[in-house]
Amino acid sequence: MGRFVLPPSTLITALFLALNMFSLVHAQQSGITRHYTFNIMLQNVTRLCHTKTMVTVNGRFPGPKIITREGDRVLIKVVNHISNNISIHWHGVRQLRSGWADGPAYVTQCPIQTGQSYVYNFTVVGQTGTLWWHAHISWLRSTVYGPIVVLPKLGVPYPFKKPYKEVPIIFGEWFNGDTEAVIRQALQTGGGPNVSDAYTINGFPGPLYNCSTRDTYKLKVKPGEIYMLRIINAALNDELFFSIANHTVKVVEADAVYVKPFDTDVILIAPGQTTNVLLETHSSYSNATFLMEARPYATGLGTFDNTTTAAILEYDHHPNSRYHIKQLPLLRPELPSLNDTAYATSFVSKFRSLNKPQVPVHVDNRFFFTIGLGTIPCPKNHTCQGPNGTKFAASVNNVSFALPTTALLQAHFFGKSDRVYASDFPINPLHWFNYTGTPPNNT
Ligand SMILES: [Cu+2]
Repeated sequence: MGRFVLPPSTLITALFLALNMFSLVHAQQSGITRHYTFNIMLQNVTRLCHTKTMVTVNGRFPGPKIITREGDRVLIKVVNHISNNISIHWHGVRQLRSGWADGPAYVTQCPIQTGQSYVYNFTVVGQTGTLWWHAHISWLRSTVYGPIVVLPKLGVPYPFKKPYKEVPIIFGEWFNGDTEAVIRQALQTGGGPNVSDAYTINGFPGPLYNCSTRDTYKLKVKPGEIYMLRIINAALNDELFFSIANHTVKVVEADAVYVKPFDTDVILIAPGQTTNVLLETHSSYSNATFLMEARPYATGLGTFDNTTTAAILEYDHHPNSRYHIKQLPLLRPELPSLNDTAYATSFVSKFRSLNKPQVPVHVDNRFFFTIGLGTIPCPKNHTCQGPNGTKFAASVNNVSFALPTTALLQAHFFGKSDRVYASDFPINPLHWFNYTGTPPNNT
């Protein structure tokens, strides 16, 4: 039996190659570190012919995009140059063992004070798709928000054909007035907050509002290509319907999880939610331009902004066309009515997992949580502007959350949880009633 002996130089090369492979695989698993700096600063912005000074990141509205890959570490230095306290939440990022980086002020951290900074440090694990970030104190999120793009690990393809282009589509709200004043007044009176003056797409209200034609987001496309729209609902409280005239989209991801693809003319997206959809453009140059519109789905008690925001989908102009692009007809999509629960229900029921879901099958404890917006009696010697002179109050199992003055996680860490953090939260509602019927009158 012969033995195969490698000459020493080959052995070293092989060893070197093996080490290299190891470090390559290791790098793919552990990812790289990405650095961002967010300067919280004031900026003048004009929409609907109203100019206001508002809080932004790096002077931009919407704010800058964070791009990362699954497995990467992200370091964001947030520097506060304004007079308000602030914190930033990385919406949807799972924060495994990095709770300090989650961002809700007074829950996981004290807010960043004027002139101070804080470095958020987290790793994106087991998530791919679109997420987003926003301010997480008071109502500063009305102007301080932006996308987080989580690409698959290097070398891992999408479970669908690679899109020609990827475009963030962020829904938001525009208030002519100061949003901090709006929420301050709502909390004082107990009534619903004043509604916004417009919804926005990528910061622009679009042509359906007065004094707004120039403030319209335009997506220019080529025929016969697939575009991935990374859609984010950054509106404060409203679920939104969204549709593009004469086009169908394919939903492929929701909240950074792949879903079994399905086609739809209209999507419904809740505030805070994200979804990726594929838009296949028509195969030839078009003799029309198309509006993309969003407006709310609402069935609650309170008042809401019932207006419609629009952006334009414009095809590259055919070089031989007889028409100027402005002469082309502008087509509008058909959206469900504002309270179309049947459509909302049928849309939501289309979501299926792409991969076999892995959920624990053994249940140790059963919790029953009711979540809702109710009312509480008006405090003595106050006048309240909620329904029948009450105050609006959101609750879980009849308990409303009151912000502590010490951050909860910090109190827990320093062993000072007493009266700040309690472990006796009810696992069943304290008062039972018909949760889907007419609510009881507790005034
Ligand atoms: Cu959020």
